[in-house]
Amino acid sequence: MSIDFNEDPHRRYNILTGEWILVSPHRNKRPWQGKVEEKQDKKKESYDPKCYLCPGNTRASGAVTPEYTDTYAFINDYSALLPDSPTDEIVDGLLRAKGERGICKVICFSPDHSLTLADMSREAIANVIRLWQKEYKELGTQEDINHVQIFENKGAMMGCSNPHPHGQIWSQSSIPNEVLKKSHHQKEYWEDKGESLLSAYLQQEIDAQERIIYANEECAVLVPYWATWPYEAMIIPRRHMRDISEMTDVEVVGYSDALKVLTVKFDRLFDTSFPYSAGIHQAPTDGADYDYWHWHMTFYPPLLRSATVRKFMVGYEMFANAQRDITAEMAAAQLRDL
Ligand code: H2U
Repeated sequence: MSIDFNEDPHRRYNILTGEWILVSPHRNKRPWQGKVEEKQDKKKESYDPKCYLCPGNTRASGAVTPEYTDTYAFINDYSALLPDSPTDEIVDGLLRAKGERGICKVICFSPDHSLTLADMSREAIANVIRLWQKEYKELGTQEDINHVQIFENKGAMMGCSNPHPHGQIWSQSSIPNEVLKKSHHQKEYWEDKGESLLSAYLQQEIDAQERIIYANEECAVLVPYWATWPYEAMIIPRRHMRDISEMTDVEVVGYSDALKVLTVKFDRLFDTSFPYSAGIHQAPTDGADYDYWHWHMTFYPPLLRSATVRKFMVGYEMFANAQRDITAEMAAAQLRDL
């Protein structure tokens, strides 16, 4: 008896994290009588006098956001990590703690309050990518910074505090959990096969054409085989690069095109400004040899079946492991066709 991926419960393996996910495609028709969110999309003005990220406005800390015209990065006024905190380690029986240093930044994508990445031109998105490259390099070369996490929380549903187009960077001295897992599995593959894990995976996806949403000469956009969130997607550069600073300008333009296409498709899916948490995973910056790292960007969007019905990671997901109903192939087909 072999699995029918459209009908039979099965588990799929995440080659990057080494974790399993439960897929239950036969549950697709289950009724939903739970929470329905209020649809958030309201027409926004290009300038909001109360927004702390709009040019010329005063932030909550009293600092003034300058009259920027393109992108703008500043140290988070409420940084979760600080550059000069103590670093000693405390061990008390079974209790362990260690001081952690870091630098947190806020990255404004555009001076225009009404936009999101999906509304921005490819050229404007390329400027955001150039800023990410600059920040990765500058933060990564600092003494106490061994990892740089670039991310965006989009939409109130994902905890975003302000609709002005922006993302964040948290950089720190230790290497975070998700990155450690991905380092371990990429290294293992590299040592075994002498090739980047994601180069091999991408080739398999390109051959299969089942989960690819979009591709250009520089990057591919796909729903990973092991996707957890309903419309989870990944952007993978075709060339094996450890981090985004290695991209040529042609690759930056290709990446901006991939970002544009994916975010527009997301918005069209449920005719809403699609919420998500997106992040770039790339080589740590502690100076060790990370030749096996292949940078990629992952989108975790919470919406399940409409602009107002979301997936909750609760119950079994919290206590056992992640689970999904629609398969990666179903989600990819929907996004590809838009
Ligand atoms: P989020 O929307 O993803 O929460 O990001 C906004 C960040 O902006 C948040 O981390 C910071 C918050 O600390 N912030 C400032 O740095 N200055 C302010 O005046 C308000 C918010």
